[in-house]
Amino acid sequence: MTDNIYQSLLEKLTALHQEHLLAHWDSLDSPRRMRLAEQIHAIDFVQLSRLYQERGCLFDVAPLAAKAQEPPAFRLEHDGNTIGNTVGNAISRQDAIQAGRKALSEGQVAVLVVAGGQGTRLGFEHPKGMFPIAPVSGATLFQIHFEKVLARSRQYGNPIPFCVMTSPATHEETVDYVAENRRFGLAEADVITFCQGTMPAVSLADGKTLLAAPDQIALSPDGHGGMLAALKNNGVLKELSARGIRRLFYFQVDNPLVDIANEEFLGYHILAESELTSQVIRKQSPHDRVGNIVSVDGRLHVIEYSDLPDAVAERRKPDGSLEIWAGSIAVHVMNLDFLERQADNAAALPFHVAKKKTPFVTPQGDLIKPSEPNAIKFERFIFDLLPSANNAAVVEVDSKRHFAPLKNASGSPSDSPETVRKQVSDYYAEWLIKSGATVAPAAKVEVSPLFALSAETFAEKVAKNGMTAVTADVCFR
Ligand code: UD2
Repeated sequence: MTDNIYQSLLEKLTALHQEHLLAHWDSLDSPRRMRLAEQIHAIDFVQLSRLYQERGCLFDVAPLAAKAQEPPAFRLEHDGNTIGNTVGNAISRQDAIQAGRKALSEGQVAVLVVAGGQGTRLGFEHPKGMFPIAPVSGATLFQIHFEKVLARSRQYGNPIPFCVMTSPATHEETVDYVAENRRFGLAEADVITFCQGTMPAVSLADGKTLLAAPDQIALSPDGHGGMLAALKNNGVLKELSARGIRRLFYFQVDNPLVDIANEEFLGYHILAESELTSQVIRKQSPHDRVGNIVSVDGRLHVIEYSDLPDAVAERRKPDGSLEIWAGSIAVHVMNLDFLERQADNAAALPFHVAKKKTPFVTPQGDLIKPSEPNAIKFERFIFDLLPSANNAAVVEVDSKRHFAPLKNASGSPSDSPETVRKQVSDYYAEWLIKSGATVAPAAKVEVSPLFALSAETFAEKVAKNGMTAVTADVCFR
């Protein structure tokens, strides 16, 4: 039986110059042979070979960078409110808030977090969402996000479906963790967990697919752009559409300050009749490590910080400010019908190439742990949908209040557990101060989303309690 399987696999793989994947077949027992055969069947080697051949020109950033201009945007004024904008059709802040409220009251909005990344830089052995980040309670990223969705749905009296995208690397642990914590109060029907796909790693030198173990191809998540195919293949788009959802609020698991389903942001998207709207921050320096949203021939694109030529990144306007100023914080709102259309378009998202150090097993059975990049991984990025979106829009937010990404290990100078906790605490201390209290400099402050989602609601609640001075760590729950 397994002889027949071997023969047919060998024929197939020989034609594709990938027969080395069967080098350990004789040493594998039957279940492990089956496991390897299944993985081989699932891979599109023809696509992989084409991607390898075209690796130098899959996503050519040079023509985009040459024509990149600042995008039209709803800009912030210095008081931190979105009141000015450089988009043709002026939309007032008040109108945007009203439109966002209406969409939430009518149950048109679902929320999606991408949580399939492996979080290598953070050096945490579990899914990043399980990292305890809240400055006082130690609540995890997932707890904070789930409670924000719950609080928003209570505010509008409508359940908000919360989609959690995992990858094979994070799926099981995430599902168990969420179940153990009873979905942090969300109803079972409102949590939709689905797993993204994978792509094999290929050798940088010759394009051959790498084996991570004798019975295991080296696979890794296919990038957050894998969300598009995964939403469709797992029936999530259909389910959301059947529930009357029209917009998806999208964010990354690593940002505890994300303002989930913020009314004003949703409102600009709706009133601008945009199919995809992105939050941005004003970059502090030309080389800030965020994607750059730029306008090219009237369409929006993201150029990653690593791909933007210095000469373009450093260009300044006559007033001295950066021309390429709009840093993406990976918070978007997308129309469901736009996603449905794009999910049917195989070419909707290009692949990007990442060169990585990937351990592999040789045909002789040696495990090699390279010290230099030896492999290529192909990934898709969801923000590459921007140029296809009609009326794509950009909304500037204040980085201090909206963006505290947890990327790096403890002790790093930026985006580390310590810097993120401090920023979260400073943010909530600002709410306390606005509500009339004083806060001792050493006191850490935290507000659970279930207590208040905004500085205004917080001030109302705190006024009732007559809080005036905070001298020690405090968590409002
Ligand atoms: C991302 C953006 C960057 C900027 C920054 C803001 C990319 C390529 N760059 O940089 O432009 O906006 O974030 O914080 O995205 N993920 C998956 N599946 C995958 C890979 C990643 O779900 O296959 C998730 C991951 O769990 C995380 C998010 O995508 O929530 C971002 O991934 P990252 O941390 O690798 O992205 P980063 O920091 O390079």
